[in-house]
Amino acid sequence: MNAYLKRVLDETKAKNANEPEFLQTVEEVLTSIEPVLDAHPEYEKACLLERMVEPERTIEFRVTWMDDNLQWHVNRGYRVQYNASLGPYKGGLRFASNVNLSIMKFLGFEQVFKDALTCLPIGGCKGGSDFSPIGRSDGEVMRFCQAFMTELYRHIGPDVDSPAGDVGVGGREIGYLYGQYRRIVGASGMGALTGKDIKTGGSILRPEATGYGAMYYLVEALKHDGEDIKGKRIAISGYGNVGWGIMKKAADLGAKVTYFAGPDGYIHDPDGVTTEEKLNFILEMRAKDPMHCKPYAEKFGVEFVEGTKCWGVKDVDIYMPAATQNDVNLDWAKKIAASGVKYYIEVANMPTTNDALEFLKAQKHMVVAPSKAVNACGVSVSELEMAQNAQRQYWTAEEVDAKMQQIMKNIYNASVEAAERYGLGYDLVAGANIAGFQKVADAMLAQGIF
Ligand code: 2IT
Repeated sequence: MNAYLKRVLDETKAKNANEPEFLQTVEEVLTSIEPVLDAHPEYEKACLLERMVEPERTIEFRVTWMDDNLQWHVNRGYRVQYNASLGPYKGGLRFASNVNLSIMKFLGFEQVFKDALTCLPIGGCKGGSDFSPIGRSDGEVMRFCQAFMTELYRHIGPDVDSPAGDVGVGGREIGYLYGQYRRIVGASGMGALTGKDIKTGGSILRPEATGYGAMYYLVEALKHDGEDIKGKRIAISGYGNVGWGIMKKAADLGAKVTYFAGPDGYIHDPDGVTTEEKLNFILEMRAKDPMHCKPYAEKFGVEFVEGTKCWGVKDVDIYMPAATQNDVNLDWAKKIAASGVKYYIEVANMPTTNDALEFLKAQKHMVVAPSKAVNACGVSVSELEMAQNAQRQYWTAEEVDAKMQQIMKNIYNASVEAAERYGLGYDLVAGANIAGFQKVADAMLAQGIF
């Protein structure tokens, strides 16, 4: 292993021993850029890797709020402003009970390279809280969001840091956060949050962007192999914003999601989630109870398999994990490889453990694509929302969609080209890491001490 890489990995592990998710992504990204480090010995002198693994700033704060029964609660809020060498910090907020500093730092680190891949002027960042909106009333969610923003507002702004949603933060939460932000700072700063409702400055297609973009990326990967998206069957995990977008765009393109998994088990619908009725039902089901997908099987008379995941099913062409981190471990990866399915397209942030990812990449019959490229359309449309806000304009769906398609095509091509440049062949995972890394590295070097 490159000596500089080994030293930084060892130091990072020693310094952050209690942050497993963070160490997982650092190891995955840095080992895959080894050929770049070999070609650029000057990076070591500039402490480039040491600077990249250390967030520019980590903000941690107390969030105190009161529930509907007038009980007090204290949660922890975070904003990890990772790297602004390419532009204002940009990245989502995650509200989930398992949020901790390790998860915030893993997501922030990934975001730096993802945002670089978009070729838009945005730096990388992540934030959130160990508060979960699941099972909370609208009033409770609003009071929590207000309390959260009452601290966060001083650290963000349209030219500084612009949060958006992630797991547990959708349109409702962004609305409450934005309302509080404006209550504090006044009428300015529309671009200080993205994922807003279209009536308050949101971009058309932002809710759909991540799922649609994943499908645009998939179309490119299929084209590379002379394959058509039409008629393809897809198995996904997750049916949140991202999974729903995949279902809808798949249907638009003549493909279909025939399996989807939730926390309670998985659904098998051989006809696919293609009709408006089914797509709308998923929205209703999720709003009522995000933890159970079984009602879909009851409503449409299809199979529900309780307490397990759909990885390993054979009657699909593509797997797309779109739920959360470490969804696919080595055991599941072995089932996936044994199924004979060719395409493994990551969508959720870091859905695969490192050993599982290595294993899948080593399968000669498989094409593996990494989440930081595949899911980058979400943050891209967030940046398009900031651009629209700065211009005081709304763009049409056609304008936004054309940009989305172009951005995803560019990301795919840049990944292919970067891997080839370093003699790695057709390696979409290393290619994305290298293309993102190189962009950030160049920007950091150009700005001297940063
Ligand atoms: O993981 C992600 O890219 C996001 N949660 C979206 C970030 C954004 O600023 O839209």
